Amino acid sequence: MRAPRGLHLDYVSLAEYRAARWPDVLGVARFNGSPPIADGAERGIPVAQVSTPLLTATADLYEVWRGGEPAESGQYERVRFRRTGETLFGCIAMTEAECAQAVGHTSRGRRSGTHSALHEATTEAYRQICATLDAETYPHLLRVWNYLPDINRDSHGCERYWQFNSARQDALRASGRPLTGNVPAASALGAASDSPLVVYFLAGRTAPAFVENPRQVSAYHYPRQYGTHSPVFSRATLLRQPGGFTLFISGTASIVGHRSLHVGDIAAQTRETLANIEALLGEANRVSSPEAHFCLAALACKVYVRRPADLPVIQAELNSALGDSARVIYLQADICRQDLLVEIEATGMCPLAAA
Ligand code: 3EB
Repeated sequence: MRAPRGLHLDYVSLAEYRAARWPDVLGVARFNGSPPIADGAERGIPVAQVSTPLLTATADLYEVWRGGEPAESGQYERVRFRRTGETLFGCIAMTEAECAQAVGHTSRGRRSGTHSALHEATTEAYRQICATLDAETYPHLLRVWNYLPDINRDSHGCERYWQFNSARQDALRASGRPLTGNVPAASALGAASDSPLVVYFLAGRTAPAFVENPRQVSAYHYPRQYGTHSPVFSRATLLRQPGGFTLFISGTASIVGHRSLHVGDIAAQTRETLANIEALLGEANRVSSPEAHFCLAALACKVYVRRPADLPVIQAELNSALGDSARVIYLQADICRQDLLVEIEATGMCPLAAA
């Protein structure tokens, strides 16, 4: 293989994936409606099964992360992972049914614990992720994707996203990790009711730069009206490896300050979201300049749409902002606030010329 090329993300069909025969795949996310890829079992490549339907014309689509150098696979407890010398991709799925036992039942079948099964599943998934990173010595979480069934449903006196947030925060605290400032980029979306909690992530041996959005209150400083425990994520992380820069932009929505804007107006929500992403690009470019420059049209974007009927309006806004040739995929997913209709996550890649 040639000189290290840094991390790389592609969204591809199964036919494209097979034809490419990439030797350096780190991990794959497969979305609802796409058939399994044999590669997972054959080459030990971790595949996260995400239960959010695709909204694009192609029936099958895979998110493929490559490390640019030879990789090896492993498993730690329930975390399946694959790693290069610098980077580790991992994934875990945890059902609430298996965690309901841990919560404990009385003889009448009622919960005796104080936490929901989702809280327990989240705690266990994050405990195992942190233990994997400690054992394999990739201390820095760079980017985390979280898919929770029924994210907006209430139980145990609060919304399930809030339950997830309190468990995530507790688990990260228990592992000795920071809860503000140096925290990974992330997305947290809804998934099908009968699916497990699915978390996949990238971690590294080198710390990234942590990027916040000057237009938004940091999520880890959200006021209590959005939950008793703040969500633990950075608006973006910027990774510099010998092969190049990678910019991980968290799930971004129509939030300014800490408030949701343009309630009910899908076009305006999409434009506000893009303005937030542009603000993050400005911040990232200050850090990466003059070595690398990120721009909107060159990002790989994953767009989460709450109501499939809104797709044409969202697509029109994205096409006019990014151009028709942009790399964009669309998924149906519920977003963590009821009043948000669209959320966009993005990845920028800037290879560095070999020295
Ligand atoms: C927001 O800005 C929208 O809880 O990990 C975006 C990205 C959102 C990540 C998370 C939540 C998360 O608050 C929601």
